[in-house]
Amino acid sequence: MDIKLYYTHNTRSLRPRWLLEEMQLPYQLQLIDLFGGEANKPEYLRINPHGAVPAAEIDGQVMLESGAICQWLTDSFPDKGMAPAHGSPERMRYEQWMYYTFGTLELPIWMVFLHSMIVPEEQRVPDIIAWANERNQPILERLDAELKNCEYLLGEQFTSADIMVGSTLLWQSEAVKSFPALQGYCERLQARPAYQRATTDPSPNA
Ligand SMILES: N[C@@H](CCC(=O)N[C@@H](CS)C(=O)NCC(=O)O)C(=O)O
Repeated sequence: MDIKLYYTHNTRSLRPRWLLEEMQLPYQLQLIDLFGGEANKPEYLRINPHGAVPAAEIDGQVMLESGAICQWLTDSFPDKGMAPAHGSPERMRYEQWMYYTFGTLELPIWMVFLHSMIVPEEQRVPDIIAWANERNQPILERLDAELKNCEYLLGEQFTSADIMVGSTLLWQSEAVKSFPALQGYCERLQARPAYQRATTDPSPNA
């Protein structure tokens, strides 16, 4: 399988890169200078009309959305063990956490980023930051409780759900410090060799 990943450091494109490293699949890394405006140039807009990363080109077909790319890769290589089997009770939990990332976990922290550093200053709304921080608290509490007695979200098995949830928690490493189980979880994730390779410039594994 021919895999090309359009990638910018410190963005959601870490998710598929980290997964590719966990699975030790060969891939080509195409660095996109997102913050320098490259994603809004016609050449890249032909890949992703939203001017966002990640995008993947798999055997010539473009796929968008970090979660979808990770899910597709996970299911395409079941022998890599990055998800429980379809139909198993563990799969329910796995899918819950995959969707939790986009449906619950990302929203408040993304609102904080948007209104503190991303949207133009005159459009920022401080009340939204306050709302989002308040909304974020029970989410972190819930995840902290969930991870109290286990290594990973599904227990001992590391799965793609840990990449989704973990990468999003790592956006807020300061807040995570107040939650011992979450802090330990984030440290375990960051100590994984695949995570370290994925955050190293430039290094595809193969
Ligand atoms: N839901 C998409 C979001 C992609 C996204 O918004 N990526 C950000 C970087 S983390 C981006 O490229 N933003 C640039 C922009 O939207 O202009 C995904 O998960 O792939």
